[in-house]
Amino acid sequence: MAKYYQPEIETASHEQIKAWQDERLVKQVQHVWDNVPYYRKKMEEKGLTPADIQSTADLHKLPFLTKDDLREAYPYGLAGKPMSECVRIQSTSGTTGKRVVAFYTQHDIDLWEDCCARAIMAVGGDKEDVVQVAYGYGLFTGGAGLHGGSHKVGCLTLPMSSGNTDRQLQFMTDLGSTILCCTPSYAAYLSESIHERGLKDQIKLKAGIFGAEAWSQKMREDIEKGLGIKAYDIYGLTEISGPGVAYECEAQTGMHINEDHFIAEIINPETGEVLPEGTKGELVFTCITKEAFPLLRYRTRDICVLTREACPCGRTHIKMSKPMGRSDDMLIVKGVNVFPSQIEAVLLEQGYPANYQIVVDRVNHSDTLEVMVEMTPENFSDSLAKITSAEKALVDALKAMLGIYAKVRLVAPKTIARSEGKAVRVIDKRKI
Ligand code: DLL
Repeated sequence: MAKYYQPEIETASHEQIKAWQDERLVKQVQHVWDNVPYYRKKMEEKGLTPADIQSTADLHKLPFLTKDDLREAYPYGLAGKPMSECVRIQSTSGTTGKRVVAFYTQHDIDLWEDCCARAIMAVGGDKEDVVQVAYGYGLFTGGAGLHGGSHKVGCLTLPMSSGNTDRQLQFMTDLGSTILCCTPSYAAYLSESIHERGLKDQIKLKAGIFGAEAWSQKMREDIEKGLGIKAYDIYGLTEISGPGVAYECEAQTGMHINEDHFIAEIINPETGEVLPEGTKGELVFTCITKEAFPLLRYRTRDICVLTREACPCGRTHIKMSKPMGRSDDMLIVKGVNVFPSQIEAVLLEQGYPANYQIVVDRVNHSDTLEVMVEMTPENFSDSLAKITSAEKALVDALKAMLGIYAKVRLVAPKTIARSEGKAVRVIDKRKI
């Protein structure tokens, strides 16, 4: 049985978890009503007052918040505390539209770091561990979150930030890092670099905590094999605090959501209707303990499934599946819905690595879809005939999955730029 950071919370009975949620939700709705005029107005528009929310059974009555609300209320409109009581901001990358800026009081930081500490303990971390934090530091929540969690567990913390692979590998070997925290794409790149440099024997890693972007089971297997570790998933988003909203345990069958801080719902993304547990839909979070950025019913746009089953690790908190794409990830190409995850599934099934790029363009008023895929060193060939036949096999497999033609270009290993943070898989030139 793994050690727990907060066993009294993580293995609490369902009745206890519900009792916490009921009580905290009622208090939180009052806090938001009193301090966030933007949301109070939304409640008033629905004819609601805090008295209408008596327990989690009333949650569905509350209005949703979306990224558009965050943009509209930017920067201070959703803050629940005066800035004089806040000690930190974190922010999203802001690649599409305005950045999201989230505020934290010291209490919020403490709770967030507790969540990240739970994630580290869940992979077997303790104060003997050397934790290499190779998520970006700065506005991105990855570095700060895991850094704080690592301190709380009492690990020796290496605040590397992302990038500078030579330095990463030097510290990893010299200081004997045992737990690596970074995006899965950077973990895959570090693994490649370790093998190229013949450093495998000098690596003491036992576990990795990888998240912030989608990664498949096949990618997990490759990283585990390449680094000789167990690779665990971690989920979170800036709006809700950052990494640690949910994390994997030794069972590696989905991520436990920290239900003492967040209430999770699954909704139909089209209608907003709440769906039963076990159904695939959009994940929605309500923060019940946060002070400075207390979002209620925030629509994440991540598509997943929630399940509440007995877990061999003993934790009782509900589990979320890996996000199966985002509702706003979907590309519409020639009028057909295309999810990058579908393309990745075909590539992996056909034995290609997860190093690919999807380019969508519009030529003569017609959409084009091109998939650039790296060959592996094993299936690399410079025979034109072989490449053409491999490309044709992929075109056929993609057509069967997507229903439309995608041009395939096989390129030599290591041609596609590696990512030190979140990988850029889609270039939609129609938007540029
Ligand atoms: O990515 C927070 C984070 C940092 C999570 C480090 C895990 C580790 P944002 O930049 O706001 O925050 O992006 C949030 O990233 O809505 C998901 O679409 C995606 N995402 C996060 N974790 C996972 C994961 C951080 N484990 C958005 N699997 C979320 C798949 C993930 N997608």
